[in-house]
Amino acid sequence: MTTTDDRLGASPEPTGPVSRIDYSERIPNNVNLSTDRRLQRALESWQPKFLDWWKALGPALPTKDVYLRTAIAVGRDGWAIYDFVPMHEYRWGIFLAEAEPDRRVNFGQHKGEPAWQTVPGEYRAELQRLIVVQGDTEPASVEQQRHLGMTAPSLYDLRNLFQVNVEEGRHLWAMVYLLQAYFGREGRDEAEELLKRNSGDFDNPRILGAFNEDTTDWLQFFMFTYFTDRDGKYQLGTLKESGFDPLARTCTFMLKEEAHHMFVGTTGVQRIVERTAQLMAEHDTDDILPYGGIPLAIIQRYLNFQFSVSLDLFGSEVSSNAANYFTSGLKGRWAETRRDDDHVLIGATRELTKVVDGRFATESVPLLNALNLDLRDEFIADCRTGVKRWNKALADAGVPHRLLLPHEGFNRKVGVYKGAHVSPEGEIVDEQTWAAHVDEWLPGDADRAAVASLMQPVYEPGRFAGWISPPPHGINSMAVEFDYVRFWQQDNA
Ligand code: BYC
Repeated sequence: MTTTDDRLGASPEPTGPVSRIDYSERIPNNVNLSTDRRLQRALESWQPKFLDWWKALGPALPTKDVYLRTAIAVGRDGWAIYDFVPMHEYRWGIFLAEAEPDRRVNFGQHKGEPAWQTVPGEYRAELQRLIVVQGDTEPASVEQQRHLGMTAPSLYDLRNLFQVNVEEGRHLWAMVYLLQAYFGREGRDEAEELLKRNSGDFDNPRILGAFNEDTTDWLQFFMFTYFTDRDGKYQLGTLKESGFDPLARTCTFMLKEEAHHMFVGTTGVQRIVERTAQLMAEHDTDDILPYGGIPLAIIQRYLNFQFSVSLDLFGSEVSSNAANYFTSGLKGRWAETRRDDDHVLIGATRELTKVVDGRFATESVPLLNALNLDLRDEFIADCRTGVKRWNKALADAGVPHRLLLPHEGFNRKVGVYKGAHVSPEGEIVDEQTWAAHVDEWLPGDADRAAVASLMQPVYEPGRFAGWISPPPHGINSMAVEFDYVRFWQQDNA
């Protein structure tokens, strides 16, 4: 059993040159905020509004403190410490990855020019839009996950939820810093708007579709962190290539934090699948709901839903916006500098599949216009690895069923498949067939009610709800039984 003294585990000491984060400031930062009084004042006047938002729409479960990771440096090693922190006292701050000396714009018409340290006047509107869209998703996800703490399957999972939440809050800070530092009055106004739009709000919703969906339960949360956070990974990966250096450096550091969010999703679904497989084998039935497990068919429907709404986040397959972002040097491709081409792409083409007269048809389109598709393909390939892993858990348990990553055209509201009906297996179907089968393909009220019936909170250290397997390891080398989250009433008892 872990003792109190073991609790303050730190990650390894930094080995290379790192710019340490100044925690003596009201807003921790590694951007010398104290030398820019105007910006400091603007951010300090936004800070209480952020805290008000966090209190109103952040995690609803009252807690005393949580074993959280906080960034202390941006270098490759030893960048974070772990400690108990009351969540509203988390040190949200502004952390940019180290500047790369002589960094250049690596793609588009400005390829080879020095990377921009200020906003190029001609691209101001587009750049601001990209930063606002990115910034809007961060608080949206916190709002979506607000009530999940009430039904956490364990303290380990509760802590992971809160870690994701505080870091999404920090990612909002990252975008607000860029808006306030580089976009003047308009940027300050946009920073305010980021706290005023709310997920699912009828009059003032979040910008992108998936961020207005309810995160109804923990199965959905794990699917969200697997699929939708992974869109975040890929979008940040393209903004990390940006010719606008402060954006590139910000996103580079955000990606470091993002890795844990992917881990939460991948292992969360894996642990549910493992438990489901175990119950199926034990009771020799698919219908494991009476035994406290989540049936595979419901897992598949949740997967179908979250994958398809996450594909919509890539925008239209053919997009002049995407072409302009690339040509202007604002948003690159995934792993841009590792690609073996001219990074300008004029005259290059690629194949695009769409539905024409009830059949799949392939046409050739300019690659520049198909960059959302290029990114989506990278994303889909990555998504397959998780499904493979989950299927291995089924195979290992001797369960013959397999999970399927649906066809890219399934349930799409954005892009070339919008308006067509494609089954998860990739068959184009008519309206009636769709209507007859949609309940087999997407989660309905009965599924959500069934999952909700299992969502009873487990707050005892080391115990786990019956629908999910325990993880093999704890966080930061702590025991799985560690009390990762502490509540007020424990002290009063
Ligand atoms: N819902 O040419 P189009 C994350 C709009 S997730 C509603 O098709 P474009 C995270 C689009 O804005 C990553 N509207 O697409 C994850 C445009 O409107 P405007 C977030 C949509 O512009 C989990 C119009 O339709 N970051 O970080 O090439 C937890 C036509 O657009 C949708 C980014 O997305 C939709 N699904 O690409 C926490 C990166 N899709 O501008 C965080 C920044 C499109 O004409 N954003 N529209 O009024 C972008 O790069 C692009 O805006 C998009 C769209 C990829 C989103």
